[in-house]
Amino acid sequence: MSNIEQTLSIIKPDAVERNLDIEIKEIFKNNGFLILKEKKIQIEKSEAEKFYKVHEIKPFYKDLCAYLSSGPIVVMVLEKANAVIANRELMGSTDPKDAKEGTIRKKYGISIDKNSVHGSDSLDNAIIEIDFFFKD
Ligand code: IDP
Ligand code: MG
Repeated sequence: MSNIEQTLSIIKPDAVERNLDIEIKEIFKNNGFLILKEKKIQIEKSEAEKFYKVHEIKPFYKDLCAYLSSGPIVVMVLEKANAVIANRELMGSTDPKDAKEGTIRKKYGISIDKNSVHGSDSLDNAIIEIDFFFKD
């Protein structure tokens, strides 16, 4: 049975600022992901607030939204078998200091907030997040 899924990936401002986007895209491709769509954009704080609405009650919500809208990001639709979980594994733990060797956050993450990449956490959220950035 084929389990081909699509998931949303974001290369966050800290990584784009350090010109790591090409290198990070290579990591996705080398791990069997197809990059179906991609665009480099900068979003408004109000859009970041919508995107991260699930975190509205968290103490770090305001900073998180300010950060995601602070500079250019690269948003991508990635496709692979079991893409959602595969991407989460390749990204590594939210806090780079807990991330496993070989993961993107271990390699490039600076801190829990500047952790270089976002990835959808479920298939349902992947559909919502892809639609958020790539609605035709
Ligand atoms: P995830 O990105 O690994 O899915 P989430 O818990 O969904 O992690 O949190 C979203 C983002 O919010 C994280 O990627 C990180 O940038 C930020 N974040 C999460 N927890 C904290 C925290 O305790 N302090 C500051 N920022 C945080
Ligand atoms: Mg999350």
